[in-house]
Amino acid sequence: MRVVNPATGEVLREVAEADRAAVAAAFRRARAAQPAWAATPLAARCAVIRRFRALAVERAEPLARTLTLEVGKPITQARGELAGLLPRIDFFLAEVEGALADEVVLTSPADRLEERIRREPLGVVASISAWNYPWYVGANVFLPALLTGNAVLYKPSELATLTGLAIGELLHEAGVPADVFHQALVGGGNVGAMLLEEPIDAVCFTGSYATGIKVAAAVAPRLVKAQLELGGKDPAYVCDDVDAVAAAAAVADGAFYNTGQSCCAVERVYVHERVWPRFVDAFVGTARGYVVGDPLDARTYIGPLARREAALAVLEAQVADAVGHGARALVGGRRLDRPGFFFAPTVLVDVDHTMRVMREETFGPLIGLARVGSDDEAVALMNDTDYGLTAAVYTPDRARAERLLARVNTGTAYWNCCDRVSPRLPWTGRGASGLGVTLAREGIAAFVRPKAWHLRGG
Ligand code: TXE
Repeated sequence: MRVVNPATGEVLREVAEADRAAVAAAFRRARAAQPAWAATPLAARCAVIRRFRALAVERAEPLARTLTLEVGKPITQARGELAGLLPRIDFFLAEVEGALADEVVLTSPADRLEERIRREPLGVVASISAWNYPWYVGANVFLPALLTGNAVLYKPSELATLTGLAIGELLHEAGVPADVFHQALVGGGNVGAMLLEEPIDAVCFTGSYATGIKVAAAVAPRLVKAQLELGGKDPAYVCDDVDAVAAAAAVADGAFYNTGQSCCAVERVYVHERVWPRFVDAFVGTARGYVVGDPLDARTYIGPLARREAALAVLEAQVADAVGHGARALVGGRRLDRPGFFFAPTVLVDVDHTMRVMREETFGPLIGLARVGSDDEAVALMNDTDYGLTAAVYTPDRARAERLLARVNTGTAYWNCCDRVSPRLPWTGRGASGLGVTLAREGIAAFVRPKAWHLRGG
């Protein structure tokens, strides 16, 4: 398999893909190694993850560089991802003991009876990952899974293979047994499909809706637990009482950060007509000001598209569809004529929900701005989607924001912010955005299952 630099098109490395025998052997070894790992005292498992944290700090710069080379993430943002990993590690280390603790729900000396809930690891967890935030998406799964005593079979995205391999190397160097976190099962969807055929106890998938439903279907007959973190078409609503210039800068960052390749990027904006002109001017000005270019250059904000030609084709098709239906591009609107896979930051207006750019996941530096006349109109449009990941409202009026966001069917609500993930808050998608939860205490509980103990003394 070729690992290609999307900024130049050059082949960075060729890596052997895992085959069926390798996947089956990895499963057998994980199954055999997991009980001993689960029996390892929690303190010892935590110590291993603390060492992993120390290595991630020590190697942050070369790891960020690898991420930038293979995914095209601007180096300042790649450094941001490695730095953002640390509070996640700290959260899971701080919370795992509580999440694993037994719960005595009844003691009745008269009946010599005790009722107790004990939490057990699921067993062998398959983790099939996406490329856009490989450290975050990976860690959301392997940290709580390993800390709670599970073994993990990790298949990184074929677009983030080198980072996937680095994750495995760091975990092993930190002390995770080689069979408990199997070295990354390198390859594309075919390797993911092979992994799902093994008698795993759970699968945690992060990726597109299209692949997510294939994953769910593959394991459903065996009633294997499936966690699905899927796509989004996340809206932001800018109310009539905002500082339009400040809101424009914040929403633009939510739309274009990571070159728009975030599951919770702002993918459609509704702007109250009273602030429309000032907001649009400021928003377009911000988009025009972004430095597009070599992701290794610290001044770069917009890098190349990791999915290369496939991503450019989606963006061009969405622009053509929108313009064909009457939309106008105020800036950008086409791929850049330069080596690599770059698309100009693009802002469309006169858009509506008949257009693909307002309905289908875009996953790139392209955004439609729509004018609305009221809060009710905005809420109706925000809910007019199959997805349900996050939604944002910009207004100085907290009560107004909470009232509106309570009516929008998403797993996450943002007041005066967007494109933000906290380890303390549950990350869940609704509708086509997924099943299950990562992060927060719920994201630890997702990797254990309860066993009910009815204990009656002799
Ligand atoms: O997805 P793909 P990508 C979403 C984001 C976007 C997508 C981008 O919104 O939709 O992820 O990631 C493997 N059986 N999120 O392009 O193509 C494939 O090899 C088993 C949401 O990577 O779906 C890769 O490892 N596996 C998220 C993985 O599936 C298969 C956060 C995903 O690939 C397979 C980040 C198959 N048949 C991105 N086919 C959130 N909601 O938190 C492919 N794969």
